[in-house]
Amino acid sequence: MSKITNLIARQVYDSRGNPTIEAEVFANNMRARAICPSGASTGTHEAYEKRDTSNKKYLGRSVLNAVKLVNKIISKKLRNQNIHNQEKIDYILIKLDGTKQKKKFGANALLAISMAVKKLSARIRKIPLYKTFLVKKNFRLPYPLMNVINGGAHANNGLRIQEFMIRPDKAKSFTEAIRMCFIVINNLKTLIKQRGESTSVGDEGGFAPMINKNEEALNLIVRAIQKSGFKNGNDISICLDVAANELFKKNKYSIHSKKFISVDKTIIRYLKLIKKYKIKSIEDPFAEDDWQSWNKIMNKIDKNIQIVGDDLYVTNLERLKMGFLNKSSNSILIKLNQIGTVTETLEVIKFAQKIGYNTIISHRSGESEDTFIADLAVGTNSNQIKTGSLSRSERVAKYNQLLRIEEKLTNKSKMSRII
Ligand code: 2PG
Ligand code: MG
Repeated sequence: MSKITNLIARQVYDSRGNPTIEAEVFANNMRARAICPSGASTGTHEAYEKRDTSNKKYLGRSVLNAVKLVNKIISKKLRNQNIHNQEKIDYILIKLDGTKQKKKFGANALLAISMAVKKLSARIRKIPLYKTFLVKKNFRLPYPLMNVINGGAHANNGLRIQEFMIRPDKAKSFTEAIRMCFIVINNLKTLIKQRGESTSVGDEGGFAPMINKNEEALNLIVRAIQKSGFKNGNDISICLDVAANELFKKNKYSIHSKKFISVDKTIIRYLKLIKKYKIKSIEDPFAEDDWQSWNKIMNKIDKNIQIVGDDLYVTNLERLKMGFLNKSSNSILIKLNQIGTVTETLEVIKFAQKIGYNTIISHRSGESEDTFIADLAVGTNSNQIKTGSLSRSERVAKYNQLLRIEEKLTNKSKMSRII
């Protein structure tokens, strides 16, 4: 048994330059730290992110109250707890908070603590973090979903769809997966330059050229894939995150243009896009409480197309169960801070895999140098990871960690299988 001797929290900054919370936990004369990420297109059912909305010195964005609560209250409650008993610690945090959406302490405070505890436990036991989750042997690497063109709430270019991603389906190793994306991204850069557009990047490291039609972005990506010598829809597939919450009003959607149209017409447009661009995955095609439309698209779509629930499920077991009964999707996006503890996240992943869903571990648009999610993806046999483009160090750090993990694996086939 290794007892927690101290726990502290501090305010640090995320990749958008906004304040966020870092927790540092101590046991056995060792320490570990973790930083909580933060979203921009957040679902209303997500766990609560505590910010000091009335502190004008930080434009209402500081997390100093959450820091104080950790240092003054939670720290005392966790002292002397066994660092290796993650579940017990997480349930102490959940109980101590006592609210459904973790409003008392903020899920941002609780998650930073929960991840720091997990890291320190692994460090004390001298085990790499990825070996401490659900999988015990035959570890596999996830396929990266690289967000190469940013739109929606992550850029200011007027693109309706938030994320245009590529997935290197034919890669036999993670090293090869990253190389394939690297080539496509470089060709995409050249094509954007040739149009006289800026190659500056958005929040998740993808290019954010001043184009405003989804099809323009898709055409650019298809050309970049071809220019790289790959076959679209075969070697590399295009995947989307629509983040439709942001494009929903009175049962209508404005996904394909500024005009709001009916669900049935929206589905027809989706099917056309899928066919024309060989799209393999669509995340949040509809809004977070529009269960009916999710079910409608599931009934119209080919089985091999991935429909991913992000704002729909918010990594919440109850919502996932509802989605399963409603046949709303076949995959789930996993974000630790949507629920607020490592233990609850693992419960959701376990259930999702039991019902045959793909689990996709995801970053937030506001990230940090913390690479926890890279280990989580391998340790839960999640077959995909979504963590931005090959640009901005807070994104690349996760890919680099996966490269290090791959180097250590001895099994012959190292990549996951996408169902
Ligand atoms: C999403 C995420 C991550 P945000 O919608 O999937 O890409 O964005 O963190 O802004 O919610
Ligand atoms: Mg999303």
